[in-house]
Amino acid sequence: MKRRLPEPRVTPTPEALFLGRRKFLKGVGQGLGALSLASAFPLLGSAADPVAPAKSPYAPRLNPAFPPLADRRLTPAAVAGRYNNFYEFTTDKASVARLAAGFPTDPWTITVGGLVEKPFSIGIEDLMARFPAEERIYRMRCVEGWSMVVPWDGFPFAKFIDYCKPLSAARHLRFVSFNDPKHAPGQRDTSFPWPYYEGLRLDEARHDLTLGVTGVYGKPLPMQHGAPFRVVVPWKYGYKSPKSIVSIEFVAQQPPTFWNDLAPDEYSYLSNVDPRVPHPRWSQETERDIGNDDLRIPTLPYNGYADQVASLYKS
Ligand SMILES: Nc1nc2c(c(=O)[nH]1)N[C@H]1C(S)=C(S)[C@@H](COP(=O)(O)O)O[C@H]1N2
Ligand SMILES: [Mo]
Repeated sequence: MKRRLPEPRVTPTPEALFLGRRKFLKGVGQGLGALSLASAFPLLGSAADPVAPAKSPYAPRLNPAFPPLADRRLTPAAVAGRYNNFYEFTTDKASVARLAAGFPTDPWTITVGGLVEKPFSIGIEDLMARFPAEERIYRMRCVEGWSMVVPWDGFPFAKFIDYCKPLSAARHLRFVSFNDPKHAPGQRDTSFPWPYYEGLRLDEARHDLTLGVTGVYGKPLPMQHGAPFRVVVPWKYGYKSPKSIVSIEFVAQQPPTFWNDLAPDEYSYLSNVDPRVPHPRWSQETERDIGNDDLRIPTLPYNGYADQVASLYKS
C-alpha cells in the first residue's frame, strides 16, 4: 500500500492555540516595524539600534538581499518549531520537537562521495567553521498546503559544491539522512524505505537560493528542524529540503527519492511549487500561513522565486 502525506487541514492547530499564538501576534501588532521585528527576531538588530547583538560563537548576520518579506509576517520560532514534518520521529507534526529532543548529533560526520575528485568526510564543526552562516528570510511551502516564513542560517550551497570538486560527469546530487531507529521512533515503522533520501539536479543545487543550512532564527538548528545540517531549496515543496544529512553523493543519473518512490504520481522529482498543478488529492492554488492565524493566501509560482529560478526550467 502506498504511504501518503496527510490531507491538508483548514482548522487552527491545537499546538498553536496551546502556544498562545494569537495573543502573541496581537502583541506584535500590524506590519513589521523595526521595533516589532527586533523583538520577534532580536538577532536582526536594526540601523536605529545602537546595541550590538550579543557576542556569540554563532551569530549569522542578515543578508540584505533576503530581508523580511513586505507581504508576509515572519513565523514565530515557537510556531515553526512545533509544526514539523520529520517522519523519522513521527508523522504527528506537533510531537516532532518532543520526540527529537536529545537525539545524538555529536559527533556528526557528513560523507561526500561519487563523482568527485576525492571522496572525503567532514565533521559538522569543521563544516560550520569553513562555511560561516549568513541569515536569509525565505518562504517555506509544504506540499500539504501550508506555509511559513523562516529565517534560515547557512551558506550558499554552491560554495560547498565547489569545495567537493565534482567531476564533469556529475549531474545530480543524492542526499541521505540518518538511519537510527533506536533514537528515532518513526524509523521503527519499516513500511517506509529508511533512511530518507532526496536529490537535486546539480544546477539546482548550485543555484544561489539553495542554502546549506546550519541554523534557524539565529541559532544552530534544533533537532526538529534537521540538526545539525540540512539543505533548503525554497522554490520547491518542503520535502525536497532534506534534514539531518549524513551523506552527499554526486551522480550522473537522476537518483530515486523517498517520496517519489512511495507515491510517484503525487511527488515528482522536480516538485517545484506550482499553483496551477494540483496535487492529485487537493488544489495547490492556496496555502495556510501557519505563522499568521492560518490565513489562506494564494500560492505563488516557484513559491515567489520565479524571477530567480524559472530560467532553470526553460529547455
Ligand atoms: N530527513 C527528512 N527530511 C525532511 C522531512 C522528513 O520527514 N525527513 N520532511 C520534509 C518535509 S515534508 C518538510 S515540509 C520539511 C519541514 O521542515 P521544517 O520542519 O524544518 O519546517 O522538511 C522536509 N525534510
Ligand atoms: Mo512537506
